Amino acid sequence: MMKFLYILCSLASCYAALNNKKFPADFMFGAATSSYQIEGAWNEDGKGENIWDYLLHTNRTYSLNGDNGDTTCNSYHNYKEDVALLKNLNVTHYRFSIAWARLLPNGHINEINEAGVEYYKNLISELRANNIEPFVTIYHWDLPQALQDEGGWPSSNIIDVYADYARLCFRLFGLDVKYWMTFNEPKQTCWQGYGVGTNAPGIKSPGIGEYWCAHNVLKAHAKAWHIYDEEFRPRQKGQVGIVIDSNWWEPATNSSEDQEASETKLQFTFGLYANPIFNGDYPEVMKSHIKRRSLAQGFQKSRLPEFTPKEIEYIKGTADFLGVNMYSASLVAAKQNQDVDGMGFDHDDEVKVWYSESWKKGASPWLVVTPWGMQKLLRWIKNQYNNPRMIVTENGYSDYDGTLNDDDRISYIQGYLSGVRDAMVEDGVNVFGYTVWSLLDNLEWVYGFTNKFGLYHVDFNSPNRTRTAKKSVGFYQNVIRTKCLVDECIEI
Ligand code: GBH
Repeated sequence: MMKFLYILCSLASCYAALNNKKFPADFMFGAATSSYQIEGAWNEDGKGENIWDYLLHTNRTYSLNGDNGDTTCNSYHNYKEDVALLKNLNVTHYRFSIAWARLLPNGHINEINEAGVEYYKNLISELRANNIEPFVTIYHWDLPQALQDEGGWPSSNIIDVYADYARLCFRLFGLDVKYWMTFNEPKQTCWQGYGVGTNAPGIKSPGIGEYWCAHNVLKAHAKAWHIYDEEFRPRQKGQVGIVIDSNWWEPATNSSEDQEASETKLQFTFGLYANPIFNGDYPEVMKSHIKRRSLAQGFQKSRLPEFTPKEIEYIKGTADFLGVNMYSASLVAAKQNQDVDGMGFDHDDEVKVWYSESWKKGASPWLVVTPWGMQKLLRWIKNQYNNPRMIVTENGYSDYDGTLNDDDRISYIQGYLSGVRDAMVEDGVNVFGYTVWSLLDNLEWVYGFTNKFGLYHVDFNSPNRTRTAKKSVGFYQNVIRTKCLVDECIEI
């Protein structure tokens, strides 16, 4: 019986039973996607080129098998079917993103692509007609290439350009959209895009460009929030948040060094973005590490830019809710030998991280099955940021074969959802929803079509990209219907 099922979790003594307390009746259960990963139609109806189009077209070795998002799930044409799948799941909400270059082909406000406007209007009204709440990400990694040519995120000019784009989104769609997210995983935008260069635009500027990027993303986020607050909130009455991702960083031992290393890593991954928004300014530990290292490296001042007191005030308090993407835990320990010359976020933090060999892995090299990390991360966030309203905006499991018999996905989702419920019940964490990644198998960025996250299988060889329900669809339907993760729940 389900309620006697135990999941084996961390290294030592951690066995956790699945939570058997019913979720609240108004808890939101949804599914997520993003524009570049599902839309296809990369150059149809006036859409402009974005940094992923450009990167994956010009450099065929960047992604596995040279895969790209040219057609992918073809959701630009199949959106009605996608909404029908959502309806079948019976989700409360659908998290999707707007492709900036589909609305504004050159990124700027002076040229609006009406076909793009039409597409998102249609998608949103189809969702509304089916009683599904749209949760809209304004930026999910697909910067118009024209804006990259003008400097991209490390250039401060982008702040106003993004603000114009965000205002346009609020103006066009805001009567029907009540939940906005300014950015998806800014950490990956900045660190993978402009630090290590593993994501588009593939620029390698570790320890420099990635921080300029973070600085501008935070200002752009705050500006969008203020625009909404002043110009739209009174009439539209929606909420604007941001989505931040992090692993749970588990201290490798209970030595004070390793505990401190865990805290430092949390500040470098989550605090970099959350602290300015919820508490004001970058975390102290980031400021001190990066300054010390910068000076030792010959820089005149810290490579981490500084906010003025006015900017600190302007950014603080600019999230009506916090979206959390969480998939994995890692082990963390203090580094014994400091690489004083090392450049980059993952050197500046001065810790080492790794995955335990004993943890089960998904297809994605960074994905491990560590459901016990969910409660720990949510609890840490609650304590750091004064218990913000939170929603898990992504969590999910990848395999290679896209099997319809996806029991591994089911137990992954079940385990992590149990962690969410534990955090609510035991720690009083203020979580109002959960969003599984992903509705569909889709283009998993540089891993191409080799990592499948979908609740629905997509046949990428069939002309209409046939969708087929996996076993996890039935599981998720049942959770949504019963608000319960086990055979029988107790109400509290
Ligand atoms: C998300 O990325 C994306 O939003 C989504 O588009 C994507 O398809 C989905 O998840 C699945 O990958 O050292 O803290 O950075 C999440 C991808 C998660 C990548 C965690 C790297 C490593 C841990 N990432 N991560 S961390």
